Amino acid sequence: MVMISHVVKSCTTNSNKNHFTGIPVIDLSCPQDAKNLIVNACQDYGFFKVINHGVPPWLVAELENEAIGFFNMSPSEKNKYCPPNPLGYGSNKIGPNGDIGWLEYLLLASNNFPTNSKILSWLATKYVEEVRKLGCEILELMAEGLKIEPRSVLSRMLSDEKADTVFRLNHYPPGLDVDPGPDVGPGPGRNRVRFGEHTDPHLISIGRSNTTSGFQICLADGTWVAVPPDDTSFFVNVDDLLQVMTNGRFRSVKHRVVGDRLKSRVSMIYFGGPPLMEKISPLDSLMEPGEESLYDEFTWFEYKSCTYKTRLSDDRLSLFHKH
Ligand code: GA4
Repeated sequence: MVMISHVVKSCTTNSNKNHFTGIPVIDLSCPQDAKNLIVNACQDYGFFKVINHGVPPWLVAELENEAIGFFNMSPSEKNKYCPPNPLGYGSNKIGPNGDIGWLEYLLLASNNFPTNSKILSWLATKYVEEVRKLGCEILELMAEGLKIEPRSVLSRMLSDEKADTVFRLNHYPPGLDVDPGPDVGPGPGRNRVRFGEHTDPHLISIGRSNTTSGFQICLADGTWVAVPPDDTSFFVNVDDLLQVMTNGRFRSVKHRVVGDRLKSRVSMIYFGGPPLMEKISPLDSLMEPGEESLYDEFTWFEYKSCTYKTRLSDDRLSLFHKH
């Protein structure tokens, strides 16, 4: 498949009337309110947006610029960094088991930045460090909101030097015609799915994008809603491990990305995972008397290995449900 990848910086605002207005917004400058609002958001949606997050805007802007520079290189240049095995440059194929998307991406991990650009590697390292700190702050507020101790019971997994981090830069070129995904959404000229529905396997994912819409989440009743883009904020997903550690109180949010006909979408997502050997099971301090674990205990290594044997939309957690 030919990838048309010239990324155009866009400053136009989005006027999509189908945007969902109910996304919880957490203001990190008010921690007393934030801790309870985070818990409610994780229970109701498995998803929320954070503002006043403290990540320097210059860093975000510079990294986005460098990412655009990378995606604007010729296909033969970019293909030097592929296949994503699992790290590196990829286009259209997602994961090792035949999932097809319509995007191009760079998958990077701590100390493993397979790109030609020293500045991109430097910025990505610095960005991941900042967003990891933000992730720790969010997990600490979450522990406070859940009234579990110590405060670091969740955040210690991200601050551990062996924490297993993945960082993803995505570019969704504009257009509809050659998009192989199924149609979604109402009306003629419907958008198509570019990155199919899935939950993220880690603990939490923290993402942001430029002002192009496309990100959608699945609500508890199965309805898909479009998340209004906001390039100044971060969006937080509850991932599979957090669903297990809260014994199902928090929802690992199903999400997907649809395309925009006219505008490029550039997104960057930090996936926060624990050290590979971390044992994952519901937190004792959260269990009510007599409550049973819904899941068999597993290590992150076991779960991660399993995710790479599955298709994107598979329900990986069901493989670990207690029978
Ligand atoms: C989903 C979350 C992250 O983007 C990712 C993805 C990974 C990949 O793109 O290589 C996976 C997908 C993600 C889950 C199932 C497997 C693995 C593609 C796929 C079909 C980097 C991750 O960790 O899991």
